Amino acid sequence: MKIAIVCYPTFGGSGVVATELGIALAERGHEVHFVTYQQPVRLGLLNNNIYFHEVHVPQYPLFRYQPYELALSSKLVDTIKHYGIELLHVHYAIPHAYAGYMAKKMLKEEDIYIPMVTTLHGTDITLVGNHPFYKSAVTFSINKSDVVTAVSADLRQKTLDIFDVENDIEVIPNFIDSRKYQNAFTDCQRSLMASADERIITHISNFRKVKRITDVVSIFYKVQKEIPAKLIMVGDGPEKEKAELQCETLGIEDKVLFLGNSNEIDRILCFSDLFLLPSETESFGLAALEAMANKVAVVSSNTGGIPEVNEQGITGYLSDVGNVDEMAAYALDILRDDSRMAQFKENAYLASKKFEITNIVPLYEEVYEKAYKSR
Ligand code: GMT
Repeated sequence: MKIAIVCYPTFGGSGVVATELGIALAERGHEVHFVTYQQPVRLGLLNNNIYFHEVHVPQYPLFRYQPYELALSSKLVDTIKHYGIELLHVHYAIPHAYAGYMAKKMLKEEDIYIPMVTTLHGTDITLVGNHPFYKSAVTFSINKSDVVTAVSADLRQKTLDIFDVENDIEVIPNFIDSRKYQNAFTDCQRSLMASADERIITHISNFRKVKRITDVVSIFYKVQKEIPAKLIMVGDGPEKEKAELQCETLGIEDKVLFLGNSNEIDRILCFSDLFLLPSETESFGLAALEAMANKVAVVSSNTGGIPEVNEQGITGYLSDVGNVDEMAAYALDILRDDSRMAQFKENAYLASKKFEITNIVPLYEEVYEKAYKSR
């Protein structure tokens, strides 16, 4: 199939899922066209099967807000016509599903029918989409999509609860590609980060408020009082400064490394013992799954779709949002004992197999077939 994918090209989970999906589809013989404002960060070389079309939004002084949706829908119309695209897959409802629907309507005027699949990723529903300013447009875009998918059963239910949805929502979880981790490198270079007796705890996110990164620091503070440990903070975002300040105040800045955004997540996870994800809300928790695929146990909050990934007492532990005392106790339970930690790590790895890309991509292909047949 010739598929156009619309996504956010940044380090966020939805962009990562869209990009990895596109790459996997191209490997399976589909022709994939990414349409977005910048080449997606996880997209490597373009080839015969993978194209990137940049959406330009010319700056014009009359506009206080530049009309990205308009530029995106025009670009979609042109790309779909020029390359004979057969299906449109938009990731994140705002504003992609809305722009996709406009493109569909414009093409219909020329007797071109393009089915649209919308994948909901979470914040487009739970944090942004249900704001009264957006709600009608999001409801409309969901209802006008030919097929809608959500990344967890929890997100599906929340969407049904919050919006007046008329169509079915299929659950297709996030995925990992374990081929990327196998044989990628043999030396974890753990010694660069910590001494032999120290445990390594990691957190990766975009450091937005929803990630509760000050909880990460609080949990680590309690853990390092009991056992030798280092904390590696990967990512960047609005809460970073606050967390750095918190480390200084607690006097643990020499034990916490802020690495910034990284394209080498697997290298970092390779030497990590425990992953912390204490988010306020999380539709799935791709970062936790990536950690598990790299044999890292997880201590997380029990919110949203996380319990569909992290299994209590098996791959790690889950606590109520904000319960840093319990999360620290759980972390210590995993980290104190070598063989116990090894068991959790192995369990995490085995549980991640369920979300292997080869199991998940065919689910998207089925959905594409369904959308295509609905023409
Ligand atoms: O978590 C973020 O801040 C990024 C966000 C996004 O919209 O890109 O991630 C969401 O989508 C991911 C991929 O489906 C999920 O794994 C994340 O759990 C979800 N984030 C939230 O729900 C907060």
